Amino acid sequence: MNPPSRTDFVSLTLTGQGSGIYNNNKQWRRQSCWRKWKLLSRLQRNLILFTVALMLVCGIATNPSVTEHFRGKSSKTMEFFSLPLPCLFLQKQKRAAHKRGPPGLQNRLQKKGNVSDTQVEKEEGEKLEAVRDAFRHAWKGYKEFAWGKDELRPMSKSYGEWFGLGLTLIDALDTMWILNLKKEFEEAKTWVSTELSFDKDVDVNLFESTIRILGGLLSTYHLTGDTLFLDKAKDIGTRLMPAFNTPSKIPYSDVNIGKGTAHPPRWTSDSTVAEVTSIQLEFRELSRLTQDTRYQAAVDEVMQKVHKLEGKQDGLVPMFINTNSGQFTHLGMFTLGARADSYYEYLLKQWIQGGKKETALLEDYLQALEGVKKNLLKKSSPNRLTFVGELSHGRFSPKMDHLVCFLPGTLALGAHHGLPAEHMELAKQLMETCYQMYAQMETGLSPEIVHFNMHEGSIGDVDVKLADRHNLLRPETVESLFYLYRFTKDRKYRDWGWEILQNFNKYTKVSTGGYTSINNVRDPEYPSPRDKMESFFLGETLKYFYLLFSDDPELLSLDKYVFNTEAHPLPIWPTAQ
Ligand code: DMJ
Repeated sequence: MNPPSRTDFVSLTLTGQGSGIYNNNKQWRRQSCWRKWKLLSRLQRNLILFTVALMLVCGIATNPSVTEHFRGKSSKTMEFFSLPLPCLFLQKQKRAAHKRGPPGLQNRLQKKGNVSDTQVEKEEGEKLEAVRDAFRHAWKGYKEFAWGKDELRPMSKSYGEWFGLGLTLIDALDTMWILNLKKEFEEAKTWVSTELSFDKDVDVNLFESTIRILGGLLSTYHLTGDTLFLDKAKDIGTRLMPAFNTPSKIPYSDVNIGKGTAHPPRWTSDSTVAEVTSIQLEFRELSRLTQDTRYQAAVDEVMQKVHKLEGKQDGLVPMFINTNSGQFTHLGMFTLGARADSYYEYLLKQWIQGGKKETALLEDYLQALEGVKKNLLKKSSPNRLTFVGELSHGRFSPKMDHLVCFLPGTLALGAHHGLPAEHMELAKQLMETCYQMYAQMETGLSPEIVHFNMHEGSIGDVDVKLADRHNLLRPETVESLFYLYRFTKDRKYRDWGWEILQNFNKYTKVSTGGYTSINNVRDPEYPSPRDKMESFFLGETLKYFYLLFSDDPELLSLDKYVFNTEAHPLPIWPTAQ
């Protein structure tokens, strides 16, 4: 029996083709196409017509410029239900592609197509996601038990108030923006616009509220362009100004932002040197944005006075300054830790912020570094770790606060901005030391203060006194790791950071939400939670983790931004200014 005639492959044996005569004239082609079409079965023709029609409809429906015209402002849901399924698939793919687009990671993934690079980038993505998870977990606790309050107390599922201004929420705003946590950011923004009021009879610390609140609002304004944050920044900045009404113009430590009065602490008329010299980036930026020179004038005057003061040793400053006399007090004690730390940081950063023109700032910074090398820099035993100790009336103490770990990052930033390459070398050495302050502890987390051994034959480099064994989730080491990785691309810095993040997760994460500071970094069995999540954990520590794990140099480029001491990025001023 002959098989039934199969018209579907008749088209492959068209007249002329087998003859070996190649005829390419237009008429022949038109006829041949028509003939081919006629030879198709009805089913085949319908299938082809349907496919062509479907492609046309999908093409139009998923082209934004065309649909925009017809859709007007119809909701996404409406749009979803009005499209046929295959179109939805196409549209979903387009949206996913749009979502994946820049900034960089996916694009680089596709471009390289190289297995090991792809693997590296996959790991980068996982680490970034781990930081976002940590943030979400911290935020969960804050949202549930401390919403709108200053600090979460995650163990007791409650909160603590310091200024009563939603400190954690404001400190975390730009972190949420940078981590692309849109929902969380929007909720927080609503709170800022509807609940946050500075018209309150409360005493706030000038330094803390400047770096966390004013700094946080200014950077969020820059990232989002939303004037809500600039208005709030102007409000708090103006309310802090009474602090400068002192006989010496060196500001008081405390201000009542409701009454417009300011005062020193009850027990002294001194202010801390770091506090009065680490509010400049923020007030200067506020003047630039508002074109109101009063803010900058007030903080510049402080710097000019400190620049000329007697009582420094090789550029190192004492820890206290009197608000009446304007002179340093408690002379002869020098540290790069608590009460002096960010003085050094802000010398460099103001110089960068202002376009590297204010030479007095640079001179003071360079001189101070010479002072550090001459008086405070030593090596430990047995591993010869470079560390920065303290000086008390000529006597050296091998004590180093974790706070000093801002220094490797600052040194590296200076080298990046053209200061001597030896600053980078010192940065690398100190970075290793700061990492060892974590690695040599049983929990892998650094204590608040360490003492380095300097005697030959010591067993370990680091000693920790009982009272210094706590960890407050501080950022300085992670901050420096970020700078070092950005500038050197040496993966070990990222690996160290990853190790530290895992240890925070292991020993400080509270299952019901939030992270807690701990009392004892030497006891992995019972690190003894303190029941407090500092606002800087969200404002700084997690932000620096994220930046450390990101390979996108344009994510807050260090040629365009300078971070204040609470990790809030502020723009480097355009040269014209
Ligand atoms: C933060 O408020 C700032 O980083 C400040 O400069 C030092 N103390 C905490 C973090 O440790």
